Amino acid sequence: MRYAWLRELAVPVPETLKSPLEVAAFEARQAAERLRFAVDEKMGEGYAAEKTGDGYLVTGGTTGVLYGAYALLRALRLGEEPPRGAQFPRCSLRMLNCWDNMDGTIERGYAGRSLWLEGDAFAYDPGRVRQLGRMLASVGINVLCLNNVNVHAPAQQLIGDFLPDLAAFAGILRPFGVRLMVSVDFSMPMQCGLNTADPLDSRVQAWWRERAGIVYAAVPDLAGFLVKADSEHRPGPNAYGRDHAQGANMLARTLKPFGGVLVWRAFVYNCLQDWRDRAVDRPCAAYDTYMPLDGKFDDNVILQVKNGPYDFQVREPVSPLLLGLKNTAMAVEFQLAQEYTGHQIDLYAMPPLWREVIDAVGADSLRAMAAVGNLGRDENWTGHPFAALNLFAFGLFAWDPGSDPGALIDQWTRLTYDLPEDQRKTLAGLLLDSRAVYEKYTAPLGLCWMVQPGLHYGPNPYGYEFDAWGTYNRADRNGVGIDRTAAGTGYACQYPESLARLYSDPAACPENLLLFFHRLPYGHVMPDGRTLIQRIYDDHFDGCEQAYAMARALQTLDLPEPDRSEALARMEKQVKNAENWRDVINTFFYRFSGVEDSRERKIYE
Ligand code: GCW
Repeated sequence: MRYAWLRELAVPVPETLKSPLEVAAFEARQAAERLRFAVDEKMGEGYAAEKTGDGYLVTGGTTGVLYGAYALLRALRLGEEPPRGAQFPRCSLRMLNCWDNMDGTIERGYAGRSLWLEGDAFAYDPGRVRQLGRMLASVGINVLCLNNVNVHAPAQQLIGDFLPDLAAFAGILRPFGVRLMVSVDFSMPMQCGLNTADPLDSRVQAWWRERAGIVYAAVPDLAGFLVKADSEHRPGPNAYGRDHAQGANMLARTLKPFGGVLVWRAFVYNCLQDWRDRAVDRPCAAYDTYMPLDGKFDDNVILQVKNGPYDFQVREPVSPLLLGLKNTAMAVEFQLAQEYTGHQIDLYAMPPLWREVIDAVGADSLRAMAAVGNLGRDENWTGHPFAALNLFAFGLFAWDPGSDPGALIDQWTRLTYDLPEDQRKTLAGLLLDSRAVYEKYTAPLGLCWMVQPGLHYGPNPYGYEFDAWGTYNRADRNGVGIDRTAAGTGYACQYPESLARLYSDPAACPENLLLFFHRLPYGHVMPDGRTLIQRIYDDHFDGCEQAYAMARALQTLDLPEPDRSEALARMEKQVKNAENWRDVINTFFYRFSGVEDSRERKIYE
C-alpha cells in the first residue's frame, strides 16, 4: 500500500498503538517499507535517517522517531532523497487552535461540526481521533488547542467537570506526539465563588494555582492554556486596572511547575469604536498595547500575534508588533479556516502568505507558530478537498519556516493525487496562484473589509463602514483609503524606519498595500499609467477572468471522485462569488467617482 497524505487515512490505526515508536513502526509496515528505529531520547523531536543494507535506520527522540518515519515515507513516496543529517524543528510549538464550541459548532468552521464536541459534551469516534492524531503527526503539528478562544459556557468546565473526558481525549492523541492545550476564561474564579478575577488578588492567584494542580493531575502533559482577554467582550485584567503582563504572568506562574506555557493573544482593539472618530485607528491597537510591555512577560508566556494588524484580511502588511518586540517570546498566528479568504469554497492556498510574513519577521524571532484550524466532521476533513493543503503545509512550514511555498504545494499534490504530470502541474499552478486571484477580485490595492458583515463571504462595501468594529475604507466621491502616514493616523510609524519610509511614500508603497496606507483620489495615476479608478475596475475584471480560467483548468483534471465533483461544485460558487465582487465593488466606485470604465465594460448602475 503506497503512502499518500490523505488516502492512507482510510486505513485505520489500531487502538493498541501506545507510543510514537509503535505508530512509526505501524506506518512503516503499512507502507511496506523496511524501516528500523532507534530511540535516542536526547534528540527530542529530532531525527536522523540513514540508509542501511535493505532499508533505513531512523534514529530519533521519543517523538522524533515518528517524525522521522513520516519524513522518510514522504520522501520515498515522492522518489526524493531522505533528508540528510539530523533534523530538528525550528519552532518547538507547532500549534493548531481549534475554535470548537461545546455545542458542536465551530466558530468560523467551514468543514462541518466539531470532531470532538457535541451537545455540551465530548462526543467523538475514537478511530477518527486517532486518524486526526496521525494526520497532525505526519506533518509535525504537536499541540492541539481543542476549544474556542471565545470560551462559552460550559467550556470553562474543560478544566473542571470535564477533566476526566479531557484526560481520555489527551490519551488518544498522546501516541501521536500531540499534546492538548485549553482555552480558558480569565474570569473563571468568579464563576467559582470569588467576587473578583483580579490577577493581583492573592485569592485569585491561589484559586488558579490550585486549579492548575488539579488540571495537571488529570493531564500531566497538557501543553498549557490559551487566553483571549480584554478583546471582543472577553474578560481580562484591564477590568481591574491591571495590564496584560500582570494578567498573563499570574496564569503562567501557576503552569510553570508543570512545564506548561501560557499563550496570550495580542488580538486587542476597541470594538466599540465611533466611526466619526478619525483619531482612533484599529491597526494601531496591538502595538500600542504590547510594546510598552516588552520584556515584562515571564519566560513561559508566549504572546500570540496575528500575522497582520487587523484580522486575517486577504492582504495586510505584517504586524508591526512582530517586528517591534525584542524581549518577548512570540508566536505568529495564521488562520487556516478561510474566514475572509473564501470559506473553503474559493481556492486560497496559504503558503505564499506565510513565506511573506516569515521573510519579514525572521523565523528566529519566533518561539512558536499557531494556526486556526480548518477541520471539521466532513468526510474529507476540510470541506474543500484542496483545503487540506493548508493544514499539510502549515505543519511542515512550522517545522521548517525556510520552506518554499511552491515546493510544499508540489509535495501535497503529489502525495494526495495520482495525476499525470501535466495535470498535476496544472493543479499545483492553480493552487500557487489562488491567493493572488482571490485577492484580485476581492481586495486589490490593499482594500480590505468590504465583506458581508458577520458572514465574511461575499462583497458588501458599506457593510462595516459605519459600525463599531473600526474597519473602514472611507470611500466617498473624492477618493478612498485611509492615510496611515505620520500626517494621518501614524500607524506607518510603528514600523522600523526603512519600512515606515517605504509605506509612507505612495510612490514607493507596494501596490498591494497602497490603499491600506494612503487615501488617494480616483484620478491618482498609478506607476503603470492607469488611474486608480481604472485599476480598481481592471483588477476586478481581471480577477474574475482569472477565476474563469481556473474553472476551465480544473475541468481538465482527472481527479478521483468525490474530490472532482466537490472541487467543481465549489468552483462554480467561486466563479459566482468573483462575478459578484466584480459587479458590486465596481458599481460602488462608479457611483462615487462617476468615472466611466475606459474599456466600456458593463458596470451595473
Ligand atoms: O475577527 C474575529 C473573528 C472571530 C474570532 C476573532 C478572534 C474567535 O471574526 O470569529 O473569534 O477574530 O480571533 O478572536
